[in-house]
Amino acid sequence: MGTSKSAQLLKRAVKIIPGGVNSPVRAFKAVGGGPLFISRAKGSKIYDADGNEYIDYIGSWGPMILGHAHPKVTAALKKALDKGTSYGAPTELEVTLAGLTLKAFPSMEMVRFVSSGTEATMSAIRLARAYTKRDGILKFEGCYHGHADSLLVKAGSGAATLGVPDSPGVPQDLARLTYNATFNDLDSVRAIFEKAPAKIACVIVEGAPGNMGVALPKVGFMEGLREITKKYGALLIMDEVMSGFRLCYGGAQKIYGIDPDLTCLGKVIGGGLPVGGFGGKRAIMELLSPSGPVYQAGTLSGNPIAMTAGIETLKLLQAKGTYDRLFKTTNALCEGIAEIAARRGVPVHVAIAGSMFTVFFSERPVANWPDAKACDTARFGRYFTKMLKNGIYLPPSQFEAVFVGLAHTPKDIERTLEAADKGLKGI
Ligand code: HOZ
Repeated sequence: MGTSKSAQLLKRAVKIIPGGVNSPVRAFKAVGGGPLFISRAKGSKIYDADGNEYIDYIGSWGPMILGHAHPKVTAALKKALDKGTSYGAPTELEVTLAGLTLKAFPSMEMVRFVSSGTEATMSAIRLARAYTKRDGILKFEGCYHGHADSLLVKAGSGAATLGVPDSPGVPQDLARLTYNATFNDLDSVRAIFEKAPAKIACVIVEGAPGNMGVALPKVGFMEGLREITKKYGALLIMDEVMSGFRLCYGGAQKIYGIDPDLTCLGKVIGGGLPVGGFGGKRAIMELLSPSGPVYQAGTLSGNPIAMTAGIETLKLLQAKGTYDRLFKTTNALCEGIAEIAARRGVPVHVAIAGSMFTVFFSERPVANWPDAKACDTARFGRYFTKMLKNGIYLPPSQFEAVFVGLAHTPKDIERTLEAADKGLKGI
């Protein structure tokens, strides 16, 4: 079956939606061709407007850890819908999800819900600036924390894919307050703090970067960030929007034993509906309006439908053996791809962070953005196109993570590896 309906829809869309998409990562700009328009999804499968079936490894860019339309989540949502979709007033559901969140992330003493990861990081930074009374922030080149102005400086994800890491429209006066260091290089962090010891409000870091592709923190790197931030009186913000429930139930901070001042969440915590959250130490969080003076708000924040999906998802993730199964599936897939690539003579490095991974077309492992940027993106594009033709829906960029979910079956893995055998041949 062809993809003519997607092509027709794209033609209509580009006339009325910039680039035809509502988020740039969805366009296939880096790999060629047009995006598929999706009509439905169930379990591990996604179906385009022409009725083609694909094994989905985007999972809505992370949230669909249980697979699409999980019967328990769907049933809870149907029930919730009958009670109204938004009240603009507090609900018990918000208290329940807040309780589950704090239990999963003991570093957080309080949390506020928002509607996206961008809102979470943007608000956490405002809070850090207010708490420390400093304006500078330090991030890492190639990390992506959503599209707030202060964070679109040397950014990863779609910004890197499309070659606009520093977006026009971000005032220079604001951008100069964003310092960029090299991920996995503590000396680059120290050098910035030494030059501006009392200017930096916070270091913000992805728990396990997935927005330059997956780059794993070296032993001691996260611990080093905690030490340096403490030394200079800056806050440490762990952006666990992606890693939060993907590395384990409790995120990267649990794995690395880090106690950040603030944590940002999103994706899985909303079970496929728009939810973000940021939280941390009480003394910092209580600065937030209406307890304190730092303003932050949202009409749909803590929306009952979104809270319902989040609660059901987190409950299901706590079942015994869930993560063992998830990691077993992920590892089987990654080992299989690495083995095929070696057999086909294609140099790759497969970086795995829990249930996220990236196949880097590179002779050497990727530790930071300069390494990621040096990958053979043209080769990635050829691989992507062949995989898609063989029914495998991967993120359309070398600088993204592949998401494995609990709905992926051994049969899916087998089919994916068969496709990879063809996809890695002669590229
Ligand atoms: N963090 C997501 C992927 N890197 C972003 C998804 C989007 O921009 O739509």
